[in-house]
Amino acid sequence: MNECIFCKIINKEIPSEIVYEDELILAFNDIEAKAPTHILVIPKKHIPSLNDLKEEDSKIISHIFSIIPKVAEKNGINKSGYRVVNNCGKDGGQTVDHIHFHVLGGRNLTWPPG
Ligand code: IU
Repeated sequence: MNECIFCKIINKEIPSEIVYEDELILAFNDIEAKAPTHILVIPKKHIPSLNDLKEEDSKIISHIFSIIPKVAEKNGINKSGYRVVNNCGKDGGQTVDHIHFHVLGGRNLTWPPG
């Protein structure tokens, strides 16, 4: 049985505010938004982290990055700008072991992150 929380969101076993979906990926609002717009973009395939990416996953990842600007435009942050973040592993701040890309915008984001 798959206990991954993001797989459950993909399978609609857990509700989420979906902003984009196709056969390969899902994008939904983060439940603890760190910015006025905070969207998570995830592959439907369960890949635990960036460390687990295989060459065969390159189509999924390039697809994610082709959709992120469209999601940003739909949410009105493409012109002002936004940040795309992947946290990998413990020191990277990863808390959910299903690879995901944070899309943050709607305010001036400081650098470097904490
Ligand atoms: P992280 O990079 O693994 O730390 O990001 C996980 C994110 O998933 C974090 O921003 C959470 O607020 C978010 N999240 C969510 O949107 N829905 C959930 O059910 C859970 C976590 I658990």
